[in-house]
Amino acid sequence: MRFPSEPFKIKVVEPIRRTTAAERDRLLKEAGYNLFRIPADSVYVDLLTDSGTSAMSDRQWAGLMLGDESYAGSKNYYHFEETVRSIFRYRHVIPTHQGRMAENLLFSTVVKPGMCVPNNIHFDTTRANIEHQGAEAVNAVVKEAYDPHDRSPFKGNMDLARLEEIINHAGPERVPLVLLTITNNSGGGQPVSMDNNSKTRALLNRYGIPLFFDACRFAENCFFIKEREPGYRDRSILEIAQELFSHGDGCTMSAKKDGLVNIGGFLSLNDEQWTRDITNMLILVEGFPTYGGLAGRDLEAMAIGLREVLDEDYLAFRVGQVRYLGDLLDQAGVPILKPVGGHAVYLDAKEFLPHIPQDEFPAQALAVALYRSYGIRGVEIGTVMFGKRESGTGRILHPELEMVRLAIPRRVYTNMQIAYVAESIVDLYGRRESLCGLTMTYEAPMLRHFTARFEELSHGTPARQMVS
Ligand code: P71
Repeated sequence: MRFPSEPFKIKVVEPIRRTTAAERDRLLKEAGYNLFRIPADSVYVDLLTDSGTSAMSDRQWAGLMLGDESYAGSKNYYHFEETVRSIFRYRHVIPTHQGRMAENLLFSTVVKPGMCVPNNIHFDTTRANIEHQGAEAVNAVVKEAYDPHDRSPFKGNMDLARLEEIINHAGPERVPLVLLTITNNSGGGQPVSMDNNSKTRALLNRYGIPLFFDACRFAENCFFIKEREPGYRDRSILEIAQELFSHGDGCTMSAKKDGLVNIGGFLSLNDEQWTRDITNMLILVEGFPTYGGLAGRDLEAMAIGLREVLDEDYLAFRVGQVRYLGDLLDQAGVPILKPVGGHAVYLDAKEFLPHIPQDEFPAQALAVALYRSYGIRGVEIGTVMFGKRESGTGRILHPELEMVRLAIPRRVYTNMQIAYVAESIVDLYGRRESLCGLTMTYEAPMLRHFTARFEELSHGTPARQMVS
């Protein structure tokens, strides 16, 4: 295992608190066993998300002092616009306060009821924003994505035959755009290859359908292309990104990931009419087009972060640290999704807890146990996040993957803390049979994982007896 040594030293520190297991047990009960409801200062290593949790560099913090808070035409906007154009090379750059607003603006403009939007795998906010328009969000990732043991290098790829089938079934006029999520978050942070990307483009050209990227983790995707795809070893990350985006017509971006900022996002695209309509909507719900729901200083930090994220030493450390955690777990026999993705390690809850049926939320039970025993917070990406109730019967339809995601914030935790996480999970794996399932006692109609509540089942108590 190559040891991923940090390409930075620490200038400012933020203390974190150790809590007792009894305190965490009480907090879990109060939170209805939903980790989104646990106060962050009661978490020791917080791997809930890599979104908005990055440590900014000294240059970014200095950039905040250069904030020009003019309502219109802030100089930070021009710096931001020039930076985005130099990487993505689309004509228009529209700032938003985060990724889901970029999604909302795009989809409320171009997606109409009854339409269909394919993606490799939609993330939850993307799916919810499309369904909110009365349209259908369809996944078309390659089938290897659903096999945690398949070590193919580009498990985020689009299944082109399936995509064509979806387009023909819906009718091309009902597909306003196709998305590619890079890296594919819901499928394990897996990359899309340049080859698959250009073939997706070629297919869509035949139907005249635009291609958009959900570009949150584009730099990590480009790093994997450089590492794994023939012909890219000697190309810079910037060059690879420019080539990747040249196959698309635009992108949505949550800069809370590869923008290395705590808040921010944008839309970038070529189409004039779509841009006009989106801009009008932006003014209605976010703000003037040169700040889009952000402060001038946020735009400056984002412009600097988008450059820093292209640095290869940074990316080698970043992807290396995630892989380090994955390798420690894999070597100890803990079931994880392979190969290890760019931003997170995903525990395979079906294999970790084979005695807990999917109806009893094994991934949620695993996430709860990790917090209770070790103060580590991950996030469920399984039946709670993606399970659907069948209309009529109310039966839960399970997603294929049932996982706990351990998302690693960028430049935040030391390798020693990562080793603590690995050691804890190996310990939990040794006593996995003592874990029990959960029953859901409250769910919201949309994005239910944020607010759902649960109760714990004890051994031998089937969930159906607990539901009133
Ligand atoms: C992540 C998040 C943030 C999140 C969302 C829901 C539950 C927990 C955490 C956000 C994404 C994403 C992709 C591929 C769009 C968004 C929305 N991910 N596309 O992974 O991963 O961006 O949060 O800035 O609105 O933890 P936004």
